[in-house]
Amino acid sequence: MSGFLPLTPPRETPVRVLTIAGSDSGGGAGLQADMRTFALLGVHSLVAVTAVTIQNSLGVKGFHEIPCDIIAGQIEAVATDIGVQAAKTGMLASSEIIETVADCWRGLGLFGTTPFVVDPVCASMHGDPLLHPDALDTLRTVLFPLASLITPNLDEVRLLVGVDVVDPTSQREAARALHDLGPQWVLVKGGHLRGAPDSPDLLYDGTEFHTFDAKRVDTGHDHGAGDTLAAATACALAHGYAMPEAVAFGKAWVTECLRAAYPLGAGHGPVSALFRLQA
Ligand code: PXL
Repeated sequence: MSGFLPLTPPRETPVRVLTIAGSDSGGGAGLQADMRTFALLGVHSLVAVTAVTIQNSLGVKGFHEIPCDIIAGQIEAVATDIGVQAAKTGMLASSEIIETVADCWRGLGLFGTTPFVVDPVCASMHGDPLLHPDALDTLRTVLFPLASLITPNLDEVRLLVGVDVVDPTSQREAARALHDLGPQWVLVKGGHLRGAPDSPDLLYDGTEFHTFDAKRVDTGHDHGAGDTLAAATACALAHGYAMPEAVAFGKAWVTECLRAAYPLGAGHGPVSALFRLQA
């Protein structure tokens, strides 16, 4: 990829980005993927843990939800002292947790001032549920209106707005339906269009469509790809990039991470930001 984000000199405080997400004990997705991307882009990671999953490369065996007051406490503690230049959400597990995050975002005065990327995580790549089905409506009505950007994959698009994306026309229809739910920008990711030679992502702000094409990288190891795209995009927004440029950066970053993905355990390995250490 051409160019990374500006680096802060040693001993100076870097840009800070908050991930509000679940823990993946296998270290491939979730807050571990977010923190890896943040670190390798020179960004300081702030973390509000929402849930702890029991997970390895074969799937998610179960999870424990963190109590809402502890989630709110984490967000408030870092926002009031350290300062947050952007945030992203991942696994939020329940309606109550989504409400808590939304209340914090508004209550701390972050809404309208701080870029907020909502990755509407519903299930793992193996299909294990990571969000209670009754929480879908809370995502749509409570969290999306606060979002600078939402980044659903095609399975999430189907659950959220009932559109089956099979081609560019249905991808636009999905983007319009999602934008009607209130986020500033929508990114309908094409990565789950299996069999297609490209992986086109469509960005929409209610006015203009932007398409981001990348050759599909099929390594069989793409655990954490969605998290990594949203995390890198949040970092670029924290640096002041405009949305189309931030998404272009996130897409280029996840494409490199896909190229560097490695096998792990007996199942699916993770995308890897570690390539950056060789760059
Ligand atoms: O990649 C989505 C995701 C997010 N967060 C956690 C996960 C997963 C996928 O498995 O486990 C904690």
